[in-house]
Amino acid sequence: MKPGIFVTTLEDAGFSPFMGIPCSVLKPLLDYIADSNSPTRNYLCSSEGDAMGLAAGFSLSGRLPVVYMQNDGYGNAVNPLSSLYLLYKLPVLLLISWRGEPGVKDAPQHAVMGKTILPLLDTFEIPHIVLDNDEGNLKDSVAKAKNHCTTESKPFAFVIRKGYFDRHSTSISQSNTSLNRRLDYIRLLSAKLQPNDVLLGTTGFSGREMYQTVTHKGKFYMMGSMGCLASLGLAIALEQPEKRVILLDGDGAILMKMGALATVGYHRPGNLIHICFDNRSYESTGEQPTLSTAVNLLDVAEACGYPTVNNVKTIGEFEAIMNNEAKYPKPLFIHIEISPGTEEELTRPPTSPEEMRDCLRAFLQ
Ligand SMILES: Cc1ncc(C[n+]2csc(CCOP(=O)(O)OP(=O)(O)O)c2C)c(N)n1
Repeated sequence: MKPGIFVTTLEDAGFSPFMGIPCSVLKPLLDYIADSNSPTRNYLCSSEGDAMGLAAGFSLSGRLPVVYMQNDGYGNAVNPLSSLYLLYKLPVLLLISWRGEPGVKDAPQHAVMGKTILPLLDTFEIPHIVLDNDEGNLKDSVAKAKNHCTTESKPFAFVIRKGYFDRHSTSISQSNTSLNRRLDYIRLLSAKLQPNDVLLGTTGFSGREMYQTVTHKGKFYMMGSMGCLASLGLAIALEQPEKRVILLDGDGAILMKMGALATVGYHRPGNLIHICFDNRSYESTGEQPTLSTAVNLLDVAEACGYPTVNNVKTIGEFEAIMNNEAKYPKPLFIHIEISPGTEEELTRPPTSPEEMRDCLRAFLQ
């Protein structure tokens, strides 16, 4: 499906504006919206729950908003769906990408939502259509959605398979090539690790690059549950005060559950180093912009109670901090400005999630 036709069909039926959190399946659609001269308004958000709240305001204002998300993000949308949309009866069109569809090869973190997204929509009594690639069918599906949204005043969902959208070539990039890439920092960090360190990487490219590059035993890649790394690492730091716990986080992931910084700042583990790789984008889903251009994450961490916060723009600055790390009060927040870009050969780890769990547990004992 051509993203332009898709957007025009929705807009012609009165569906707008758009808002949500990206998925690589939706990349062509989001590239089109960002790139085209179409007046489509796309509101960047911090999480799917946030997008649902925003859309509810548009819905109350008489609009027919569209919220896009990965099926993993449906978990974040469930609370506003149940106690806002279904309670007050508000219309919204959900565009949900179907990762982990049974029978289709995908990353392990999508398996549960892949199997359950359609039954979950049924449980919520949200009528849904799995879209096929036919323009005529799209018109009919949009008409059904519009009819449901206006007569029932309730949510309707389109489920979007991998490969549904045709590629849309875009020239838009957040790239600031004068900055180093994430991998340069991970390599340096790897050389500075102490045998007892625990190294935790978030969903997105940080965890994948770390897992592929670092041979250290105490490493763990939290491949799903976007935004949970700080909380997970906090507990490990509190339980293992004699070990340094180093978190490799992303700007998109931190923004998604920014409240976790308050939890860390409140409990103040003396052994936690929280690194944020900020490329101002959701790079791993196709480099869509995050809100980080408008947020000073250093100030946020400081306001949340991290006693030391540092901004880094060069490898030299990072090295100097890591060489003197012991003298900084913790938790220590290091915000690293990076350019997007990964190794060509970035793979998904061959290790299963349960093996990763067992390795970390063994290391922690
Ligand atoms: C709840 C949820 N929503 C959306 C996604 C899809 N997703 C996976 S990685 C990612 C981007 C993460 O961005 P960031 O933390 O900035 O890391 P980067 O991709 O730049 O490495 C997104 C949106 C997800 N896994 N979970």
